[in-house]
Amino acid sequence: MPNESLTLLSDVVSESTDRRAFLARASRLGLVLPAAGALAGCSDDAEDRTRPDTSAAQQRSPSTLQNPNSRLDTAHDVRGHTTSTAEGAATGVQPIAYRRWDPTVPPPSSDRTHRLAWSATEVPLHITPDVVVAAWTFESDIPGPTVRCRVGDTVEFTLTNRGKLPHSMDFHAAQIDPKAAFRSVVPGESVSFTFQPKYAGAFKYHCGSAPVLMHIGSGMYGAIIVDPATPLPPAKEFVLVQSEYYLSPAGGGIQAFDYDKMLATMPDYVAFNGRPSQYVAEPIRVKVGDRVRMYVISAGPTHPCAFHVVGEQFDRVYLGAPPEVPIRGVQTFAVPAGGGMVFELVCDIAGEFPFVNHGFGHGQKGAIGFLVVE
Ligand SMILES: [Cu+2]
Repeated sequence: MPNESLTLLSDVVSESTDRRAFLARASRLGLVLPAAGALAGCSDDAEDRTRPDTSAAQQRSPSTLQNPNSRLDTAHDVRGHTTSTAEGAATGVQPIAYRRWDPTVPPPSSDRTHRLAWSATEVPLHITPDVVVAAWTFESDIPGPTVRCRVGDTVEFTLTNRGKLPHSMDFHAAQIDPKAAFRSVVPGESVSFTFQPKYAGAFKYHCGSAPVLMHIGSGMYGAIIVDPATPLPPAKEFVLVQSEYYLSPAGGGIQAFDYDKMLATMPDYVAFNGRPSQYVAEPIRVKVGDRVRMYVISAGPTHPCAFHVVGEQFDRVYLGAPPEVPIRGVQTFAVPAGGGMVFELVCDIAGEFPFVNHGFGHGQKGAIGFLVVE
């Protein structure tokens, strides 16, 4: 039984057909919704919701163009249904094969402008050798690509929607008008915006289209790592994006994402980088003497990550923007849903060190791997 606030949030999201009514209900409940802007312009979905209203969208200026065709919002798809559907996934398409998601952080670039042109897609994707999910993605993977930049850099971002449902992009590393930049775009259209990260750290990005729980829960998230102006000490660097999977029984071999289970917050799997227990089967390997830096992000949609490495202690955990406010000698530190944190340890001895979500109900469901020091 979901708690009252989640039930109310569900009601707000699924019943919303009008922006003003939605915001009024949200306000009464004391909710500040990250995707509230993306709901602006919602209209009743009595009309055909398979035909994008591109002409109207194109006529409006960017400052007023917000979620121009929310008749397509998945809020409508989940209304009255106990599960989401795989309708957005490209049924009949060959699933993307299972592979280990490489946790290695891309090296810093010498460019001070980063131009990213990404696609939102709906594709069947193997999250284990046996489990295929009807994923909603950035760049056809869960998580999406890892962005790396530096404080003060310029990030020029374009998202093109190549799916069948509205999608959007919300970078937690940006300070920007969310109504314009993070608005939903209908299939076939694009949104572009530019930002300059102000703080260093490990930040989440995600789709913010309504209901945001559904879009994050279906795979639309990833990491943006922002380096400080003065680089941190050399280290072997890895990114771990923890997330939950809430799945329905497979139809045609593909499991859909289950909105009611997302509301009940009891996941089937919890994973680092999209694949449960992948780094048990294929560990992360470093050498004795290495400093290891882990950028840990909790994509959620709901649960935190009590990050711990068995047999190790963290030399530093940066609570704020690195290099500021490191705490030393840490056993476990929780990364909240929607948050990111930078962990460092020094590998003094050889061995196999499990890294886990020490909330073991979630570690047991797949938020676990091995750091092998050789
Ligand atoms: Cu989306």
